[in-house]
Order: sequence, then structure tokens, then C-alpha cells
Amino acid sequence: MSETLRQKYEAAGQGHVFNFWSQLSEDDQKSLVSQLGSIDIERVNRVYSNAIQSEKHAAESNQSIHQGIEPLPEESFETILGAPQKEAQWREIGLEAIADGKVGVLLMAGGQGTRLGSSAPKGCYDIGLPSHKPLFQIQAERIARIQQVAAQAKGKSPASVVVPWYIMTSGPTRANTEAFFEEHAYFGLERNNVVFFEQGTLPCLSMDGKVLLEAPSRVAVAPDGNGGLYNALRTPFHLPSSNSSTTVLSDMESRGIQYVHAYGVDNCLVKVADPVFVGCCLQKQAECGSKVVRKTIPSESVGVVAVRDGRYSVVEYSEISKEQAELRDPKTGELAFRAANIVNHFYTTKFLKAIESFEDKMAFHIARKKIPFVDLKTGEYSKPSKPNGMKLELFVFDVFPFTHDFTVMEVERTEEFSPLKNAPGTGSDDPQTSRRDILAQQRRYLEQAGATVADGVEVEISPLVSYAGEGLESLRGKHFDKPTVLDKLSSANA
Ligand code: UD2
Repeated sequence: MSETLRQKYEAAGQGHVFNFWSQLSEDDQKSLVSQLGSIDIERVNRVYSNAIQSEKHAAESNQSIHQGIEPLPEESFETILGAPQKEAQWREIGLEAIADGKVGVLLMAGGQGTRLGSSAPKGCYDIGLPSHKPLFQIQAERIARIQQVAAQAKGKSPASVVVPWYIMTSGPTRANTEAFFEEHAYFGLERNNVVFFEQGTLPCLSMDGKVLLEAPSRVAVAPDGNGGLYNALRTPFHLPSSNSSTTVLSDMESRGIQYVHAYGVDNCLVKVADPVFVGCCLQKQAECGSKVVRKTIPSESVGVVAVRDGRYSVVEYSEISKEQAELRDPKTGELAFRAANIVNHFYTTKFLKAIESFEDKMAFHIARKKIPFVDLKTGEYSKPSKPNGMKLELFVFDVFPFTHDFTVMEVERTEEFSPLKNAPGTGSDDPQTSRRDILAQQRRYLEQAGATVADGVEVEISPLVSYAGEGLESLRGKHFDKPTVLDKLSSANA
């Protein structure tokens, strides 16, 4: 065993991880050393003390917590609701950036979908569309289509426009996600343009910040939250054996990517690489942006993008008072705190790179959990019946307080947000509501194009045919009276 490793852990007050050393087999010693060597224990201690401090600060200011919270200032808030001209202008700007190869897409797919009750990664989920396309396929086809739309709009050859797709997985989702893409031939995308990478993990800690062992030779670890994205962007993403030092940020740089659209895997309506959002953020010269939907009912349990102590922030519904939740904007009569967070962001790559310089200041959130562990005295494995330790997570929106040029763009909920969170039959944010919302949107697309659809008849439009309702002109006057899947327009006109 490397003595320096032991000294490092001892100096950090975590020497107990070697407690069972003398009883371990040679192989187990090797695997423990390898795991401990991959953990930056000083960083773990820093993360822990920041998290504790931040929690304490929040508790102390609990009395006055509502006071530092204000609605977004007008200059950082934009809406496309009732603003078709602005929307069209932003779309043009965004399409140009896409056509110039400056836009990449980041998918956060490291979550485990526990509430959905499926053990597969959420992106593999079939929400029951007539085509049975899983969420990953819907998103892949939107990328393929927007490449085409941008090429067409800017007079480029279709093959020359590429929107690379960076997919963040986690320990529990990586292998299955990659295998699923292989199995489905990358849903028609160029394999080179789909890059998988993995978010990090952090050791689980006891209530007083000591690393927990889940076996005599193994530290208990947990994924570091969707905010683990920022650290993962700078971490080489190939397997260590390949010796490659390519990171997502270096890959973006080599491709000339300057702007990034990031989103969560579970929203079946997500406009991947949305040119309107990209264009809006470019016009406003934002380094970071957040797409939101309108909160209309004060009691709705969603976090809102707002200003806390003078800095942009996502404020949980539990953190604002009833009066604040009900407060109205005197100009519009809308709720003052209405910018509901939907995990849909814009970044410049310059900003993503700069995050390293302040990352230590972002406080992780503490989730107190029941974490199985090995008792250091008896060596016995124990499954606690009440929380005995903590998992530490960073949230993707924890960077907002560190932004200066920040833009919020409001969009129509029925057009852009229908998340898959709950098990089938729950009645909200479940596979049936996803399916319903996507098909309702496609019916609207057809009607806007001048087609009609008989009551109760379902028509599914492949994202390869239309990204956001465009390209359906040839269907004007067509009546759909039986279930149809439009894979290409010739099938509709047949
Ligand atoms: C998220 C937002 C919440 C709200 C809601 C709307 C966070 C922390 N919270 O809550 O504010 O807007 O969505 O739908 O973003 N993920 C990872 N790695 C992880 C954990 C999650 O990649 O370790 C991904 C996950 O696959 C998903 C996204 O992040 O795509 C959101 O995660 P979630 O579904 O666990 O978040 P939720 O619903 O609690």
C-alpha cells in the first residue's frame, strides 16, 4: 500500500478507511487503494464543510428568509408568449448559429427514475406513442431534423451541419445507455457526433462528515447530482485505459462549439437545440440562460427562477411566503414569482470553462439518507432503519448566483414541458400524460398547417418530418380519419 495515500487520508481526518487493512486479501487491498486513489479526499472535506455551513446559514436566516427574495428584473426576463415577431427573429439568429456549427447539446441523463419505477435509464422509456419511440429516439430525431432545418434556412448542404450531442450518464446509467444507443444504431445520428460522458460520485458521509465504508474494502459512494455536470465537463471521458485526455470541453473546442443547450432527459416536449432560445440568449449576450414556463397557480409546488440576495437563483416553493407566492406583477397582473424552472439551460462555452474558477464556492446540498455501512468496531454490515448519513449533491442551477449576464426566456408550457416523473397511472407527469401532451401538440401542428383530424383519431408526426410544426404545408386540406404515423410526408399523401 502506498504510505502517502494513508498519510493523506489521515491528515484529512479520514484514516479510518484503512481500518480493516490488515484483514483484507491482496486483491481487496488493491481495489481499496485504487478506489481511494481516485477520490480527492481534501475536496470531499471542503464539499462537506461548505455544505454544512451553507445549511447552517440558511437555518439561521430562516426567520428573514423571505426578505432577500425578489422577482426577476425586467431586463433579464423575456417571453415568447404573444411575441411572434421576437420569436421569429430569435429563431433566425439561432438557426444561423446552428448552421455555422457553433451549437452543441448537453443531455443530463444521470438520474435513475426511481419514482417512475423503471430500472432502465429514463431515456429508454417507451411512453406508448403509436410508433413506440423511446425518449432518446424522439430527442435524437429532433437533432437530426434541426440540423436539416438550419442547413436549409442558411443554404448549406444538409450533411455539413452538425449539432453534437453530449450525453451525461452516471455510474448506474452509463452501460445501459450506451448499449441502447448501439442497439438502435444511434437512431440514425453519426456515431462520432454522440459523446457519452459520466458524472462523478462522492463518498457517502456519516452525520459528522466521516467517509462511510459499504464493505471493509469499499467506500460507499453516490452520484454527485445533476450539477456534477460542470466537473464532468472537464474530466476525460474515455475509459482510463485509453489514455485519452479528451474532455467534453476540449471536444467542444475542437469542433468550434461556442453555445450549448442543456436539458433533462424526461421532458418529451423538449425542443432540443432550440434555435429560438439560443437566438434569444445570443441577442441578449447572455453567458447563461434558463428557459421557464409560467406558474399560474400560487400554490403550485415548483421552484421559480428569481433573485436572492441580489443574485440569480432557483427558489423552492417552500422558501417563499404565501404572500410572495400570491404577489402579482402590477403591470401584467401575472404572478410576480412565475418563472417555473424546467431544467432547460443555455451556456456559452466560455462560461462553462470559467466555472472551474468558482466551483469551490458552490455549496452542495445535503440529503440525509439510510446508508448501509460496515461498523468500524465490529466489522458487521448494517442496514439502518433511520437516516445515518448523507449524500451530497450539486444542482445544475447552483451556478445561477455566479452569472452576470443571465437571461430567462418564458415559453408556453403545453408546447415545451411535460416531464416524465411518476409511475404509469399516477395521473400527473406520468407516461400517459407525456403521450397525451405530445399527441395533442402534433394535432395542433396539423391544424395550423390546414389539415383536419377526426375526433379521437391519433396522428403521430415523426420529429424527422417536423421539429416544431414546420414543413407540413403539403398537408393543407387533408383529413385524417384513421390513426396514422407520419414518418415521411409521402406516407401522409398516399
Ligand atoms: C428537477 C429540478 C427542479 C424542477 C424539476 C422539473 C434539479 C436539481 N431540480 O427536479 O427544480 O425544475 O426538475 O422537472 O434540477 N440528473 C442527472 N444526475 C443526477 C440527478 C439527476 O443527470 O445525479 C438528471 C436527470 O436524469 C434529469 C434531470 O437531471 O434529466 C433532473 O433530475 P430529477 O428528475 O431528479 O429532478 P427533479 O424532478 O427532482
